[in-house]
Amino acid sequence: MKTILVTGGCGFIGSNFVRWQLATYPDVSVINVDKLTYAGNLENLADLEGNPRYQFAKGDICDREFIDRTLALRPIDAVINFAAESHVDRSILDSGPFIQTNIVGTQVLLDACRKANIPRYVQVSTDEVYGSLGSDGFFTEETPLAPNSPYSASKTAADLLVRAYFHTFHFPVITTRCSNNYGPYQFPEKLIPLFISNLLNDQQVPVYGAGTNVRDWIHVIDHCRGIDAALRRGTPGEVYNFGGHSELQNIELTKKLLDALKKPHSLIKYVTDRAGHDFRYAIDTSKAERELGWRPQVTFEEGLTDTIEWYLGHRDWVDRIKSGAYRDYYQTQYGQRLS
Ligand code: NAD
Ligand code: TDX
Repeated sequence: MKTILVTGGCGFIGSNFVRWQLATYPDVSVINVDKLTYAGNLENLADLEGNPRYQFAKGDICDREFIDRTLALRPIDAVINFAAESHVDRSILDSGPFIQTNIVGTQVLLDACRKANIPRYVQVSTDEVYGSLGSDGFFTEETPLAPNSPYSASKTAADLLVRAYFHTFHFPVITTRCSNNYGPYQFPEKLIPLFISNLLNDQQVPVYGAGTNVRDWIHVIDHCRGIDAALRRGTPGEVYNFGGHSELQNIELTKKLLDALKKPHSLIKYVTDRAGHDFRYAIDTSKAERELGWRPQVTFEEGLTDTIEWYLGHRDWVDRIKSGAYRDYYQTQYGQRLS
């Protein structure tokens, strides 16, 4: 594996993956294709500027000419597709960009990669394609696909295209499906960074419904290790699930954040529930453990402590994001202006 092309490398997981990949493998070079949407931030990889093993190409995965040109830059051993519209609440406000990037973008990328004979393609998908669990059980790779939000429906459509390209064209694809990530550089619209950044400004935190919905939290670096294991040791045509074995109700997590930041529980604000809110996600990771030799290494306690430290040390990064169109989004989503 000498040259890897990632898409969406200026987002949360992609930027962590690019930095980790370059630090872990001294012989690997990375080309990063990113459209720089509201969620894409060049600052996330500013430390790699001037690194001869890193190249950035601004562009859209839906733009076939641009993708063809970028794939022809030099021989590429693998493509990893992180690029997506990734926030469930935004997909409820407007699903258009989700259909375009997550479905059409994946189809354009698959066609271009197939034509260029790319030897390996990894689709970064999500546990949300399986729908919602009740209070027990786990998602396995055999769980039927049953997406409930426009976001998860668009990710599922992409997964089915990926599956079809393997079946029809024998194109060497691998699909990964992971639970909720947390860690540095996560855009402050997702629960953990949103709540940390609000609390740092003594602002209320909006908990949907009764706060009893459950998510399985995984540190972003454990997810990156999983994607890398699938890339290097996975079998084409297969799906691998990743999760952190750290299930928490949203309200339990919210109280942990308040306590860690020494803020009063009176800052909790219960707000109208998310439409179609999936109740619980939890992952059976035995296939990835057995076939890839992967398991999560970061405990939730240490990962959350490090993440809070990171946000405390990067208040400028958060403030710059929150100063722009973010304020309009917050007003639309939460009916409240950020002070
Ligand atoms: P993110 O929103 O932080 O980043 C997405 C990146 O993709 C941004 O840099 C954005 O500019 C780029 N992008 C968007 N549309 C593009 C386009 N048309 N062309 C090129 N680039 C484009 O997302 P994230 O949280 O880092 O998620 C990355 C991937 O992982 C997504 O595919 C998501 O579905 C998946 N995933 C996320 C989680 C999670 O908890 N965040 C869990 C499982 C899977
Ligand atoms: O303000 C909020 N209040 C709240 O109670 C927000 C933003 C979220 N929540 C709840 C909804 C969920 O039950 O917290 C939980 C986590 O929400 P998000 O951080 O928005 O994540 P989720 O919807 O679970 O989806 C995430 O995990 C799977 C990622 O955003 C997806 O990209 C990934 O595929």
